[in-house]
Parts: sequence; C-alpha cells; structure tokens
Amino acid sequence: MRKGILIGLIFLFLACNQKKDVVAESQQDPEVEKKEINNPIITDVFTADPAAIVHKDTVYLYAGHDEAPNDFHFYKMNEWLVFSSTNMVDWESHPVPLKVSDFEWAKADAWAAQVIERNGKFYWYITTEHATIPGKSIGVAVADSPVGPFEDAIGEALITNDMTKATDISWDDIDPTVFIDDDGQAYLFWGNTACYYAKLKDNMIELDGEIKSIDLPHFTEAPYIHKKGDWYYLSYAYQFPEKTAYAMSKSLEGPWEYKGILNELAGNTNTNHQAILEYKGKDYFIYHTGGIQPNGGSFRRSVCIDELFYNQDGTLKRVVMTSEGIQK
Ligand code: FUB
Repeated sequence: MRKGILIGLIFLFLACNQKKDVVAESQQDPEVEKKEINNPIITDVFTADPAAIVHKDTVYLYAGHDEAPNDFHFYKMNEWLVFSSTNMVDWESHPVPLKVSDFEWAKADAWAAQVIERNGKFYWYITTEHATIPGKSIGVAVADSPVGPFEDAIGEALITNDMTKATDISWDDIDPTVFIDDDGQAYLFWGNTACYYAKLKDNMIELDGEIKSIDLPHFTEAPYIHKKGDWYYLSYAYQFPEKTAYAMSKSLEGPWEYKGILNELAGNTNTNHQAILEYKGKDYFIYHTGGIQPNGGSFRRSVCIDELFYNQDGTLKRVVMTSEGIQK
C-alpha cells in the first residue's frame, strides 16, 4: 500500500515538473530564442569606456583595457585597445596601439579617450595621470591610420588640472569627447563633476580660446557629443552609480536643454560610459557593463552594443540593454 502511495507521489512530481517545462518553453519569445547572445562584444579581455568612428566603411572601436585582477578594487589600466568591424558583430582585435608609457609626461591610468579623423590623420584624446602636475590630464596622440601606431602629438599634456577651476577635485580633467562642427571648428568637451568645453585650433593640438563650463543636472563624467539632423546631443554619465542622461541643442555653444535619462544603471558596474554611432543607416548605443561571467565588475568591464532609436521630434528613446545585442 505504502509503495503504491510513493509511486503515485513520484508520478505526480514528474508530471508537475514536466508541466513547468512546457509553460517555460511556451513563454519564450520565438524571435528572441533564435538570436545569438552577442553582448558583451569582446570576451577575451576586459574593455571599458568605448568610443567609435567610421572610416572607409569600417567601424573602429577604441576602449580602455581593464586589467585589474579579481581581488583588486580600483582601476588598473595601462593601455588602450582598438577593434574593427564591418557588421557590428564580428570584431577584429589589432595590436595594442597606445599605452600610458607612450606619453613621457604621464605616469598612470589609461582612462577614457576618443579618436577623431581630420585631414587624413587620426587624433586620439586620452585621459591619464600627470607625472608632475598633480591630477588627471588630457593628452593627444596622432597616427596616419585608425589602428596606429599612435604617438604623442604634443610632447606634453593639452589640459592639466591647474587649468580648470570649477571644482577642487584633482580628477575633473578626464573623459574627452571631440567633435568637428559643420563649419570646420573643432571642439573638445570633457570633465568630471564640472562639464568643460573649449575650441581647438585646426591643428587639433592647441586650445583656441577660453575654457568654459556647462551646467547639466547631476553631471558626473563621460560627456559625448554627436549630431543627428539639426540637433546636437550631449550625453553624459548622470549621478553615481551612473545612469546616462542627455541634453539637446541647436548649437555646440548651447543653450543645452536637458532631456532626461537615456540609459539606466548598467549591470554590475558603477560607471556607464557611452558612445553613440551611426553606421550603415542604423544608430548604435555603445556602453560597458560589469556583467561578464565570471569576475566582471566595476573594474573589470566589458563593452556592449544595442540599437538606439530616435523619436519624430529628435528626442531619444530610452536604451534597452540586451544580452542579444546586435544580430547579423
Ligand atoms: O575607466 C576609468 C573611468 O571610469 C573613466 O574615465 C570614466 O568615464 C569611468 O568609466
């Protein structure tokens, strides 16, 4: 009799579990199920602080290299990396194009950076710790090819901490973003806590005029300028831990109108550094998370990409971060 009850219970248990599996299967979106998991886009090294350009139909993605071991709870970053792709899914890794040690005046920290092309040359604006002037600095490297080799374009920093006074912190001169306006005028934006900007001379290695600052709600760092149609967009890391917010303007000189949150907190990291790119008719939001398994985190980040969509009035739709990312 007892044996009979036991067998009955086993059958009941198996039947319930089978039902659960069927429900789980039927809840899967068949479209999602068919997709590959493409985020993060690079899985053999940790990558952070993405920036990207298009050159001759190829996307070049620049990133800092997070080298911190698992038991290390701050950034360990000595070099920047470059990858290329023609479909936003398959990424070719190139030899290391730039290191902190390529700048004689620098001593540590390959923090956020961005490349821009002008007159056949590629200028790479980087953040690093200055060896003799306390605080973070911005330098410029130059190359004839988007994958380098890059070399220091000036022989000294372009921006040092003693040049900016809007805050007392020593790390307010970080995270450069560079943009060349339709009339050929180049601008550099950068900052932490304060968002600074200045014009650049045509040679791209000297400031052209005073450094100004912009008031943006809860500005933390990582300004990024892009343009679509008549609108300029200034996206940035908002609060800490960071979301991404953005403002819009009809001019790089402002006024900038705050438009709200663009991306929520990125998984398992306190930073959320973005780049925005248009390529082959689609718009992309490029960012990092700390979600890679195993050992991802705030100091072991990985670059991810999802599509970005605009509303009719030019405002941006909230980014949806996905594991699937971009599909071929
Ligand atoms: O990668 C070091 C710093 O973390 C960057 O400069 C910031 O934007 C943040 O992502």
